[in-house]
Amino acid sequence: MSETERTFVMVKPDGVQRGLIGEVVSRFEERGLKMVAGKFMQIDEDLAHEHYGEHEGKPFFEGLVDFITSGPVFAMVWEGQDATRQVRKMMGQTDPAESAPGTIRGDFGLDLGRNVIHGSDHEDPGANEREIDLFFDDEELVDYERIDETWLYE
Ligand code: IDP
Ligand code: MG
Repeated sequence: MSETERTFVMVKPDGVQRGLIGEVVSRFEERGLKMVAGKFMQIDEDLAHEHYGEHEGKPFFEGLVDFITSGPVFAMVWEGQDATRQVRKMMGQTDPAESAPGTIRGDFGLDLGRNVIHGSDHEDPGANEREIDLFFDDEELVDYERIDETWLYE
């Protein structure tokens, strides 16, 4: 059985401007994932460089930093069984044009550089913990039980 874990998710500036925070949150809530932290904030240059460090030097990097710092984002931590991989599946492919309908990027995006949502990479071990630490202090993560947990898990 898969482990319960936490993953970092963020509605990007395009998603915030397009009024998609509620839609994104709804999808994860209805799936049964549990929000354990959430923060409406603006990312500065330093945080952008750290968060997207793996892409430094790539042709799209400066544009990506400009975009992610261009307006508010909604940063979240979601918890659940196999949460990191399940969130990535619900997000779709990096390029919305390649994302299946029914996924967040496939339903709400058309362009690679405006793909609405970020989620920790499940193929990069420790990425979820690293990103949670980067955006949240320990005290901002809330431990609690959802009332439907006994109906969500065997
Ligand atoms: P991911 O968001 O699906 O994990 P990554 O490859 O980690 O995808 O890329 C991070 C972000 O950088 C993407 O979500 C997208 O916004 C942007 N990006 C990636 N590749 C390109 C590109 O070729 N052109 C423009 N933006 C890109
Ligand atoms: Mg990534």
